Amino acid sequence: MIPVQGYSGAKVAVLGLGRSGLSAAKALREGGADPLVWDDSAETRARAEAAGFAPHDLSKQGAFEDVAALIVSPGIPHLYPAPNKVIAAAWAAGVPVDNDISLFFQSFATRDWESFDQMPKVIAVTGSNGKSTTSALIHHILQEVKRPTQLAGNIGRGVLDIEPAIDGEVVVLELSSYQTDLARNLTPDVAVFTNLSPDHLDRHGGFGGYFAAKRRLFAEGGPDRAVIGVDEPEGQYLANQLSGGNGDDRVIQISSRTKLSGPGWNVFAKKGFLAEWRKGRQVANIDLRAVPGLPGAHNHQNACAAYAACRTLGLAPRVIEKAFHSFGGLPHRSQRLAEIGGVSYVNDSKATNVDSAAKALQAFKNVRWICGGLEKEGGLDGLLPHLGDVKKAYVIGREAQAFALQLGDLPCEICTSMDVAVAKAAEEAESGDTVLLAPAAASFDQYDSFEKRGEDFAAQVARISAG
Ligand code: UMA
Ligand code: ADP
Repeated sequence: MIPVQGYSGAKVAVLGLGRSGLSAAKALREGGADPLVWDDSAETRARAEAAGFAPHDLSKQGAFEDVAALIVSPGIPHLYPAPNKVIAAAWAAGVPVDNDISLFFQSFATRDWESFDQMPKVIAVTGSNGKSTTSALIHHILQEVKRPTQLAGNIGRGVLDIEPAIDGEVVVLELSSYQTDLARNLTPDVAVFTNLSPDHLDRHGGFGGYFAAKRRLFAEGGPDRAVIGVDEPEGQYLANQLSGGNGDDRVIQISSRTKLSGPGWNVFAKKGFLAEWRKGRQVANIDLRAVPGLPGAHNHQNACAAYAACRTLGLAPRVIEKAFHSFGGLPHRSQRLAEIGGVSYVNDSKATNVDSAAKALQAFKNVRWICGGLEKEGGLDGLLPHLGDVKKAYVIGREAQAFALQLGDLPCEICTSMDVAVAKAAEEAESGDTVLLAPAAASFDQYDSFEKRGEDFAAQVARISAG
């Protein structure tokens, strides 16, 4: 755990007691603060009590008297669609609102560092899609080269939950827009922006607000190096704005679409090959086609991002290439589960938005597509240009009918539940087909999480495999 610095002896309110909230409360206590904890769910309050934290009702009149700060969990809306009442009360009382990411950056450096030979660093990864894969890949490469490293953030582990950095350690943080939006301190050494497409629009008041939240990591944080995906205009704008001009290699541009031939520092993937160019010269060329853990152009974008981040640490191209080959990929992201009678079964349950589902559809041929769930704002139009390799859609979710109606002329079957969808797709599939779960929707209408949805898919596939 990272003891929080700067609040010793002070009362600090903590709203939300899930993974980030509870670890923030523990880290505040470890740093000498008095955490006043609250969660709107009675069940979670009971769990926190069992962990040694007596709940303190932050919604009560006067709850913010003598409170130094309010630490808010990322899942709790602070502005859109409407501010949580406790947050509004903190504003009214003039109490600074902050989050665990900010406490992490404020507390990361310690007096121990005075005896270190190599200063610890933080690499922070944001973007709409590919954050987890890129973060996990950077972490994996660092492990392979035996560099001390820890991985935390939106990937599932509270950032204050990790151990204080040791000599030469690199902490890799995956940061969501919810997290970058609220953090007052955001000071990574290296910041990565993978790409941008619509997601979480309700929480940011639209696409502009969503981009502004991610942009804070670069604008507020002033990282020494910025790795920026330039396949969308927002990335191009960001790269241009952060760069001092030709040859400024504080910015590394990455692309999975375009050969980047500018004079700066560029890493791009085309036709399955990753190339690094610096100051007009090619530095490296890596064949990604046979890397099993990184299938498809979207994963080649992640490879470029992770490669560039590791190059900023001085790792050699050959070393990074070798580590790519031992990367196993993450569950629920283009995860090949089985091949049964020549039919592949791929779990991409994490494709919860239109862009990630479109990328999955482009990565496979002869697709029998299991899709549907809780639709996000913005509609499904972005998928329509990518349905060329889809033979048929098997639609799940409570609103399966409405989802199917948006898929144009594509043959569709309303299955509603996963067991029906997998059974039907398996029955109709021919050798050479891929049965792909890439829902283009959140899971919460039928499951607790995208992981549970992916596990259900895997269980149905296992049933078919067992005959
Ligand atoms: N709560 C309230 N009032 C509210 C809403 C929620 O009190 O109005 C309480 C809930 O009762 C619950 C707690 O807040 O007890 C949950 O907080 P949370 O939703 O922030 O969940 P955590 O467990 O703290 O997990 C968070 C991230 N969750 C979200 O951003 C929604 C996790 O990312 C992250 O891994 C974890 O911190 C550690 O850093 C998950 C996620 O879904 C994976 N992220 C989104 C995504 O990837 O799309 C952004
Ligand atoms: P995030 O953490 O940003 O949600 P993940 O690595 O967990 O990213 O991947 C989320 C979804 O997006 C998965 O469906 C995955 O297959 C897909 N994906 C992964 N990398 C990319 C990328 N670079 N561009 C678009 N989609 C991607």
